[in-house]
Amino acid sequence: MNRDWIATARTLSEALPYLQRYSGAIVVVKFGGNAMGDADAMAQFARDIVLMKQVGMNPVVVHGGGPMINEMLDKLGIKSEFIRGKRVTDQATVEVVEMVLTGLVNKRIVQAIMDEGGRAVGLSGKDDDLMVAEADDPELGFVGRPVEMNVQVLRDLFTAGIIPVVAPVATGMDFLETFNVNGDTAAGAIAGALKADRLLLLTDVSGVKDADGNVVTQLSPDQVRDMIAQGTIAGGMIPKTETALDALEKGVRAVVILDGRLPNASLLELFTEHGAGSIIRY
Ligand code: X2W
Repeated sequence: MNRDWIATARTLSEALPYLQRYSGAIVVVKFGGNAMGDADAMAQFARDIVLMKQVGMNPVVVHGGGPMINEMLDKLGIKSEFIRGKRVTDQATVEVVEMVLTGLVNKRIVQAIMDEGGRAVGLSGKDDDLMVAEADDPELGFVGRPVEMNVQVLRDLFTAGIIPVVAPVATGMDFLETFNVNGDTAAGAIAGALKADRLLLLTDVSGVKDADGNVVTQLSPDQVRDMIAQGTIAGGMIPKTETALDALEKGVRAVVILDGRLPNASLLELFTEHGAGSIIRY
């Protein structure tokens, strides 16, 4: 008997308790632009999402696309700068952000899921008023902070057997403006409104690191707050961990920050005893 087959059968058998635990669970997966990689990586990600749906979970994909927005802004000769991890977004920029995220990136992910045999529908925060935002900070222009969530459309899609793929673009309170929402922030707001069982933040680092650079596999919100205060958590990890704290407060059961470039990162986290990255929970 081929050893690989035996190992495959054992892996499946060992996954049973996890499959049982997560049956019906809502899992929000933030797929960052930096985690997207090439076509193969995209296909692998899509396959993992389709598998989650197939085994009875309800995955929601919320994507980013920062690098793809940068590329398009470059082509158009529009300059772009970031303040505290958020893109300063004027009228011209928000139009490009909406085009790239809801058009290019969203449809690429929808297509990848369809290619793996799943059913996916792409939407942005504007669809069915899923995510209504107001200006986060006058300095940032049209950067939105979600203030009202209407997640019924996601529940309707779950029931219909469809995987929602959400672009982090929101409508304004007066329904006239368009807001650019940071992908992590949007994923946290959606996970919070759904009181999701898991929020997975797929990025390009292996997790939250301690002062010696080692990944901390389990953290409490208090530990995270201490590490932010001490400066151990810095840079791009600040918005991610703040999103995590906010999501936990709203009733998300656990948030995991992990390297999306790792093959089968989400499955490793959900269906094995090893887990992946850093899990934050009470
Ligand atoms: C982000 C939205 C995309 C995003 C941006 O304009 O780049 C803000 O900064 P990643 O790939 O997850 O970084 N929005 C306000 O979050 O993409």
